[in-house]
This record gives sequence, structure tokens and C-alpha cells, in this order.
Amino acid sequence: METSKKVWIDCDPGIDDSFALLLAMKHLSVVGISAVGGNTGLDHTFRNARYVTELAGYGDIPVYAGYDMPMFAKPERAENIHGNSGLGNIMVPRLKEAQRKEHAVDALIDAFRYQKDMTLVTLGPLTNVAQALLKEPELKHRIPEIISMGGSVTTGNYNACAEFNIVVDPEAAKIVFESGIPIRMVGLNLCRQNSMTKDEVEQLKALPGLVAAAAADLLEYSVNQGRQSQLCDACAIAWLIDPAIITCALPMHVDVETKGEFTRGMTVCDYRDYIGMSPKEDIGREVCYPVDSGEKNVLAAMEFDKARFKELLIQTIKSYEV
Ligand SMILES: [Ca+2]
Repeated sequence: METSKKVWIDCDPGIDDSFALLLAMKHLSVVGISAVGGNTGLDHTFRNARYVTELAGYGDIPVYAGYDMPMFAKPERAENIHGNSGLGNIMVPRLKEAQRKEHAVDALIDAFRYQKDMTLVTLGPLTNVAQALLKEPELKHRIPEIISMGGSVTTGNYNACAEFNIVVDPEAAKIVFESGIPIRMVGLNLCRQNSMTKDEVEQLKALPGLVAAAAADLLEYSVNQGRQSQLCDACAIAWLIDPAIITCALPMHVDVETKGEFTRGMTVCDYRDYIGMSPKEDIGREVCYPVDSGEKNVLAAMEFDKARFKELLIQTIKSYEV
């Protein structure tokens, strides 16, 4: 399943980001990684991204530090989910001097200037990407596609409407979603179908090697927070590695709410086309009532093959020889 598919990954590791990186490094061609403040502050997310790449034997992948703070919003963190360091109980060793001095936004712009057919994967708040689009207006023509873990077709996690990555920086998300770049969205409605439990922790614990040990620690920490872990960011990367893991995806128009009294940070997904025919079905698989909903700027992942994902995850962690 290894491909030469080139990706740039913008992320805020983060437990589930770390699993996404482990999948990506093994199966895709990771040209660069940019860190953004989100789950924890940038000091930690930048350090953690470098830690995961070096632990896995991919220390040659360049990692760049981007923005710590959202464009306008007050910063929100998710240290209650990911631990104060962002990586649960793992004691991340002090790393060498900053690997790359260049700002992540400049590195991202340069990468898409010189690389063709590279997918941008976003696993955190969209601050870096929005700032890059503002700094280099041509960039939107050079990014063929974004795969984004963020938002939800249905309900949120931060509150009833909003998902964390979007609500942290709604203005940035709005810029990205309105950029015209095709977006494949892996929202909470999809990630909720992936529940990793103590069973998966035990399977990882049984594997040899430092990567497997770290993965087991991370997943155990996450499962202990809420009895199960959805590894949201890893679901997004899995779509690139093995498209059959996403068994249904629907094109729809999506706006990002930046003003609502209760709905700021919501991805307003117009799925009126797919209104379900059965009372047991909120969203059908096919167009039932076509409406003029505007440009379908998003392909939203809807259904997930958990068994196939789990197999990919375990086999990938097992394949690391460190
Ligand atoms: Ca993340």
C-alpha cells in the first residue's frame, strides 16, 4: 500500500496527530511538516512533531514552526485530552537546536511553489494555512487538494455545533473553506465511527519496538480519558493511504460560521440534497431532494470501515523496525 503520493502535513501534535504522522511517514512521501498551536501551545506541538519523526527514524523530514495563536480568537487548548505536553504521559526528551529556522508559512508557500501534485493535509487549526493563503495569493492555484480533519456534518465536540480545530480559529477556517481549493473533509461525524479501545492498546503493547511502545502509551492515555479514542487525525491520513477505508463521501457546500451566538466555529454543511427517506436516517447516500446550495466546495467523508482502518494501523505500527 506504500505510495509515492506527496503530502505536506500541517498539524498540532497531539495524540491523534502522532498516529497520523506514523501512518503517513510509512506509506506516503512526506515533503514537510508545519506545526501550529492547537491541542497545546506551539512550543510543544513543534517539539512533538520533531520527536515523532525522529523516534520513527524519519528525522530527515523537515519540520517548521508556524503560528501559535489564532488570527482573532482567544487561544483554546485541549490539554485535558492530550496532556500538558500534548503527548499524554510521554516524557519527550530535549531535542537538538531548532531544526528549521524558516517560518512554517514561508516553507509551505515555497513547497507548493516547487512541488507538483502534492496534497495538503491539515490536522489542526487552520491558522498557518490561512496566513499562507493571505501572504501568497497564488498559493490557492498551486494546492490541488486539501484533506482536512475538522468540522462536522452533524454535531460538534467543543459544543453542540463546533468541532475543536475549527472553533479554535474560525476566521482562518473561513478563509480556507472559501479559497476555492477542493477540500476533502474528515469531520467528527466520520471520526465517531472509529472507536479504539483497550483491545487496541493491548495489541499495540504486544508489539516489539520503541514506536509500538510509544503508540501503546499514547493510545492508552487517550482511551483512559474517555474509555475510547477516535484517533481523528489518523482517519484523515488513512483516506489518502487506502481510499476504501472511507466507504461513503458526499459532495456538499460548507460554510464556516464566524459570528453566531451559539454556532461560532460550526461548519454549516448543506446536505439538503441528501435528506434521508427513512426516520432512522438523517442523511441518505444519494441525492433525494436536489437544491441549489451553491458550489459544492467539500467532499465530506460519511462512512468508515473501522476494521480496515484498524488493520492498517496495527500493521503499520508493527512494520516500524525501531
Ligand atoms: Ca490535531
